[in-house]
Amino acid sequence: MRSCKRFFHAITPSFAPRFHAPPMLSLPSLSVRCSRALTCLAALATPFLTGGWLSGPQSTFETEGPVARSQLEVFYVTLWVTGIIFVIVAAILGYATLRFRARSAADEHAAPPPQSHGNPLVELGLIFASVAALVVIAIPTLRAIYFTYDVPEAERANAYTVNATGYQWWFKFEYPTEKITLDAGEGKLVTANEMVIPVGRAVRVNLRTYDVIHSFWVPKLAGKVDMMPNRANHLWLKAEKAGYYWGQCAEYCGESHAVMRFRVIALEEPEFQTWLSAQKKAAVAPAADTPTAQFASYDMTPKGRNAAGYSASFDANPLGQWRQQQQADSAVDAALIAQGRQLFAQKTCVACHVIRGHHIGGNSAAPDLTHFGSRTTLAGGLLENSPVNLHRWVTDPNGVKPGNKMFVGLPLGGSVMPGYMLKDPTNGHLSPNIQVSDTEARALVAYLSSLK
Ligand code: HEC
Ligand SMILES: [Cu+2]
Repeated sequence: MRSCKRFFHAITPSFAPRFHAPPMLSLPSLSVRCSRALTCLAALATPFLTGGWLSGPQSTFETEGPVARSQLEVFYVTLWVTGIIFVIVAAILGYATLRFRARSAADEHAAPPPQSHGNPLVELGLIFASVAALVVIAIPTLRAIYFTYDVPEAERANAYTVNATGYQWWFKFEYPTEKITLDAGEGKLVTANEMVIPVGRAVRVNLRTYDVIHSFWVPKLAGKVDMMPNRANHLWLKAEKAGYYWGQCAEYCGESHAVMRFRVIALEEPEFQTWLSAQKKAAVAPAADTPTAQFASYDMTPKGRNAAGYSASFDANPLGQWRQQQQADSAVDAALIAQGRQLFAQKTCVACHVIRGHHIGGNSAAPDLTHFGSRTTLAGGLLENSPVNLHRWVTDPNGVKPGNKMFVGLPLGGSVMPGYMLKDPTNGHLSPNIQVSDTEARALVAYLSSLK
């Protein structure tokens, strides 16, 4: 006990008075203290008891690739080291608090006990323990930094490359090795919001931004690395099995940052190659004599602004849904689609969007829609790509995603390319520009959905 006391004196700064309860405050009754402690415990235990608290589509605890796993290991090492330190310090503090508390009125006015410090054994011991804790954390951290920085040497020859660019508030994915023919010559395959990659191959993702700082994060595979103006960042990732992974911009980038999402779809090599060759083709157009479907008959009863973005069947099997989305519909309304294609030009959607083979020009700061119908998401992963959601988007983009550039217009040099609103350059006021009626929207939905 004496040595114990000496230890506490050695680690307590001499100006710190001995602990005692402030005389004015009386402690609450035992039953109150008990019930508070139980409430506290219950609050802490809830996440454990309700289950699944560490899982979910964006869980960093369910890793599906080596990069995310090495990041998780660093987290666990840090958690263990700091956890052990916490337990030791809390135990000593708890012991000292109870053992040396003031027990009587006389204790409260007692002179502080003899102060001592400078026990070399204790001080050196604590310095050594701190250094040891840091070294234990530093070794795996440095190893993980080295490992996650770039594709390992041995895998470089077989690695695949994708260029990802952040825009307020969506992601563009460019496939630099996949050449396509454009009216203006040769180009690279470009898509948006869904990054399709081969399974089991290291993928190097070059990270760029068009405007502000964004951050690229696929919690189950890798992240986060910032997309910064005038800086060529990159990361690499590898999916170990076929899957549909959620991604998210992880750096605040403006009003719709929270819904700036994307998806990573990992496919076995043959399926990946099939996807690539379908994407490289120009947009399809149905023959006039295809069997007709009642495309325009979906129900648009007003849905609240916060209506669920994804259906339960989609969430139950997103990869299955994605695969289904690649298939052309057996029956479409060719006349309605043709009308939608015309409207796409008339409504000046073409000023911003490219649909290769149908509408050229466009603006590189708007998503390429050549194969929009094959994507499972809409508006930066905010909504499931269903006719009803697409209808909501083309009739009221701002109601779906506040402040988006399709609504307010795209910055273009010193001016703004008008969107659903037209900006007055003199006073910055917005006035309505593009308006899409319910029947026009049905034609646009039929057209865009047919672009598999
Ligand atoms: C001023 C440029 C501009 C115009 C004009 C424009 N869009 Fe867009 N569009 C955008 C931008 C930018 C986005 C991305 C918005 C976001 O997700 O934040 C977008 C997104 C979309 C998407 C979702 C793409 C995806 O993969 O998520 C569709 C579909 C779409 N627009 C259709 C249309 C239609 C139909 C019209 C015409 C009625 C139109 N757009 C007019 C700029 C424009
Ligand atoms: Cu962002």
